[in-house]
Order: sequence, then C-alpha cells, then structure tokens
Amino acid sequence: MKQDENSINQILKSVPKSVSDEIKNYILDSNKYKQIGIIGDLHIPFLDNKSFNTAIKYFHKIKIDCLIINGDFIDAYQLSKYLRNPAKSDLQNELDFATKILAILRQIFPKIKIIYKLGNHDARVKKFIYQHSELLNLRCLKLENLLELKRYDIELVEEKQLIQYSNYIIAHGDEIAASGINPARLTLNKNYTNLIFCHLHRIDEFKHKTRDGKMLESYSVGAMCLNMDYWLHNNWCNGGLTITNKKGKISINNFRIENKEIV
Ligand SMILES: [Mn+2]
Repeated sequence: MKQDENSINQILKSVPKSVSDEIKNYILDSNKYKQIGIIGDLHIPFLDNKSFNTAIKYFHKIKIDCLIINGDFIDAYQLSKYLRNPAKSDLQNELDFATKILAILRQIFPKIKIIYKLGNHDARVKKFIYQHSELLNLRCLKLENLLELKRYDIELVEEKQLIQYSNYIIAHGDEIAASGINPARLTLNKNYTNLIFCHLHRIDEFKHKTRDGKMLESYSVGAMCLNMDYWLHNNWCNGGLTITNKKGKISINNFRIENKEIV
C-alpha cells in the first residue's frame, strides 16, 4: 500500500516520547560579577584548614563579588560505596562542619553571591536516596535543606549542570570527563571549550591558539583538602582560582597554596 506524507506523519505520532534529559547551562552574569573566587574539593571533614583560611583571606583582600564552591564541598564519607571506617566521622558531624563553614563564609562575605555547585561526592546524598527510594522527595533529606542553604543565601547548582561565565565553562570535573596525566590538555581535547574544573586535586593549565587566532584555555584547579584514609598516597596540590573581569578583559589566576602563602 502506498502512503502519502500525511499518513506517515500520522503513524510517526504514535512513537513513544523519549525520556531523555536536557539541562541548560547556569549563566553567571559577566556584566554583574567581575571578581570571582573559586575553591573546590574541600571534602569536609578532610578540609585543609590552612589552605582554606589562606584562600578566604586572599579572596577578601581582592574583594571578590562572587564565590563558587565548585563541588565536593562535603565528602559524604559514610555514604561511600567503598569500604569505610564507621568510627571516622559520622554524617551529622560532617553536615555540622559544612554548615559551620557556610555560616563563616556568609559572615566574612555578607553581600556577595555564593554558589554551591555539586560534585560527585555531594551527589552521594542523592544517590543514597535513589537506592532507598522510600525516602524519595523527603524535603528534609534534600542537600539544600540538610545544609541550610536558604538560611545563608547560597544558590545550588546541580551536579550535571555547567556554569557558564562569558565564554568559560566552570564544572566540577566528573561531568565533563576530567582526567589524565595532563588533565588541562586532555580535558580540553574532550570538550573543545574554555574550561575551569576541580575534581582531580591537581593544578594544571593548557592554552591552545587556534588557526583563526582564538585562544582556548583549560585550567585544573587545586583542592582544599588533606589526605583521606582511603587515599593516603597521592600527589594532590592545594589551590584555588580567581577570575578578574576588567571591562570585558578576563584574566585567570590558577593559584597554588603552600605554607599559608598564595604562590
Ligand atoms: Mn570530585
């Protein structure tokens, strides 16, 4: 039987709807925010207090107008799928520690925008609930409520959502497949856009000038944590990053912290 276009369209209407997800970038206004401080991988309760204090003092000195906590703010140690020490730090201790840090940040920076972008460790809370689906939709178990984000006026960005600032993509790292011995270069090769990411606890930078004269930049940012019992032998570096936007001219400082000094 010969069918015309209309009847084909009619038949195609019965194809079931896809359940595929779509997520839009979180746009951070580059006309509004000109001095941004980024820290990530605090892995509370494994925070490196010295590095944290140094970064925060530096951010205060340079008068940041936006702070991004770029993922793995909490370790969610007791929610790990790996073997863990049950006597280490329980979840409530961890949440109290994290909430205290948020209160301190708000006290030091009463007016600025603070964004909490989730990383793979923060997402463990949601993953745990997915595995215990009786708890699904319990408001009190949502991370934003466990950490009292509203109280401290902190905006949450989901773990798969990317932050876009001008022509830079800011990600925790796992969601853009950050990896490698030369992570800045390799991750740039996987994404082909300007990147700022944490997750690997290593400081690395790569720039590539394209044949049409554009500069592609990629930055792997240092961590704010010390060793964890599950990863004692590592080559992690401590550090953070600042974005300075002077009349549209953006400069990046991917800094390292050593002995309470920005280097
Ligand atoms: Mn991570």
